[in-house]
Amino acid sequence: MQIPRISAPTPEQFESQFLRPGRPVVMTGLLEPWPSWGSWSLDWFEQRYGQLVLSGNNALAGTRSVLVSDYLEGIRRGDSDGLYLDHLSVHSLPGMAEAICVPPYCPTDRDCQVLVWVGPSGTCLNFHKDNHVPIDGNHNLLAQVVGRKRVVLVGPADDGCMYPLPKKADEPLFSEVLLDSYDPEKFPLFTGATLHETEVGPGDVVFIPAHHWHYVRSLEISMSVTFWWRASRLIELMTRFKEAARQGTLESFLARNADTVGDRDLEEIGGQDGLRQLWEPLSPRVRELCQRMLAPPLKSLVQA
Ligand SMILES: O=C(O)CCC(=O)C(=O)O
Repeated sequence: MQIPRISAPTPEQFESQFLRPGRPVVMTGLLEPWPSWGSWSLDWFEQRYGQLVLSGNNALAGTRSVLVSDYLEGIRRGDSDGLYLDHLSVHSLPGMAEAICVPPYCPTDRDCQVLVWVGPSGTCLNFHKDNHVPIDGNHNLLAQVVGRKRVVLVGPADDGCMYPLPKKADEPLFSEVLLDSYDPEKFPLFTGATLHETEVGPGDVVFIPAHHWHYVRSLEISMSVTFWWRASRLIELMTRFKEAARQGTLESFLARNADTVGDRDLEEIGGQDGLRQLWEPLSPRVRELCQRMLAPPLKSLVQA
């Protein structure tokens, strides 16, 4: 099934038609306002960052550091040694945050993690979920800036078709199904999965809703930027709660967020079941403190 392609909707339309129902979409017209739009190329990247030593990934050999200008030269020669400069934090690239614009769909009440991806033709991240905890997923906007990529998604309703591999600490959850060499005898359930597919080129932004398996293959030398944010504001608040406790600023944090957690947060965390999963492991003291953030209807839910 082809992922629909539309010109950039308003934030309200994006929220009601794609974010809340968890529907993938490809959007155009979002990158043209970037100060750097039209400048991106290997040469541009080399002029700005050629002297940096950054960490890249090789699917077989693991992580390795490389001088960016050497790496880009390898890409031009067609010999980048299987290395992919993947998920480079925007903070590791001076001036990059100012060169791009965060799309208007990333909510201001959540941290938006901005990552840059630079690689040759043929990089492939097989089906994976970046955040696999059922109540804690992240939405992803993948902005394609240079070159083309094939993107294939499988929604959480088809989790049972995906043969997850044992999870390694601090790594995404990968599926055992290799889309490019798929063996229907070994993975018969995969034939029942609905594949949402697209090919993106410069200027396209694909929305990968939380909890969607995604496969991404570059079809050409490629440069992309991804924007990840937590699907659940409540989980984000819990993370900030821990930070505030560490920094001794819990009282002001709780006062700022008193009574703010309501129905929308309940929907984002997957309803009452999700709230229970979050709540039950908390200590009585933490529950007592966190209750102050809940609006009255949610307070009664956790007290019941
Ligand atoms: O662009 C890519 O090559 C992979 C992107 C991806 O897998 C992600 O954002 O999680």
